[in-house]
Amino acid sequence: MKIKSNTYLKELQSKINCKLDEYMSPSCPHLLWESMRYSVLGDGKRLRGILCIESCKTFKGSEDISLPTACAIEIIHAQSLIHDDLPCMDNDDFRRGKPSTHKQFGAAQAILAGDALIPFAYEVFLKHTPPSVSDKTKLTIIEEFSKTIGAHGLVGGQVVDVENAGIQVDSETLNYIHSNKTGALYNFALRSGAILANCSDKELELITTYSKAIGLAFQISDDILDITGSKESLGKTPGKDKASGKNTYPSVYGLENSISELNNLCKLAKDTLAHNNIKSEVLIDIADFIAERIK
Ligand code: GRG
Repeated sequence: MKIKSNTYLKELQSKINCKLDEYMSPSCPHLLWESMRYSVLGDGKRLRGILCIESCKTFKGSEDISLPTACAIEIIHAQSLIHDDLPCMDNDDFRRGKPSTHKQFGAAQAILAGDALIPFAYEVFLKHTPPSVSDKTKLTIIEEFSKTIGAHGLVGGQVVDVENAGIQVDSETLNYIHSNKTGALYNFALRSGAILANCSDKELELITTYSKAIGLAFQISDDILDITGSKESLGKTPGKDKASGKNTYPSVYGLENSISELNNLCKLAKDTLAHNNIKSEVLIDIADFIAERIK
């Protein structure tokens, strides 16, 4: 698991954290900004943001052009965690090793902080992406971002997840849930980085194959860790999927099959890069990290 010791990845993590801190300078109303900052600046891995930057650099783009998009992605990710933790959804009192936002600030404030983060993500992208990125590219990214986070992506996946709690779903529905509630943001992270770098259609297709594989793999690893992980290592409450009758890879396929599928997907992601001469040690490391984080 090189990601934890990899100085380069730590540097990227701290660059994203510094920019988020800078973009989210406290303002009025104070409580709103306090709760927004509490949620966004918590101790996250910043994997999605890092993937966006790395995808951009892989196709000869730069950190400068992709950092605002990486931050917008992490802002939306934090928003989705706030709402996911609410008692009416996944109901978790802990997140990133701290009380979840509704526990710290109350449900009304948590909902409103999440609401405010959605337009704020767009504001960050539009205000801070350098003028060297064309308006056409910005519009392409905004259209894809909107599809990713709404009914065609995160919200759609979450709705099907919530409405099927306690009901055993088939494999197609399970893949729909995982690919949308979690995979969609991974997919956007990698595709947006590549689009910012003006990649070719073929390169976009290949990075999409990589992103779909690791996005699904990440949710499978999350499902496995819900069974095998501890509150300290996860920073959230383990064992909740089973208690709430959630459909997960282990609940549908069993633990061993889930581990094999996780490994297969991470291998597919890495092979896609290797067989097509897409050179990125970081993208390889992240696929390895996702496969190995359950160990
Ligand atoms: C985005 C408009 C909009 C609505 C959100 C609530 C909701 C709709 C969707 C839920 C999406 C969700 C929370 C999926 C689970 C994703 C997941 C596995 C999160 C954990 O990711 P990590 O481990 O977290 O990368 P850190 O804390 O490291 O950032």
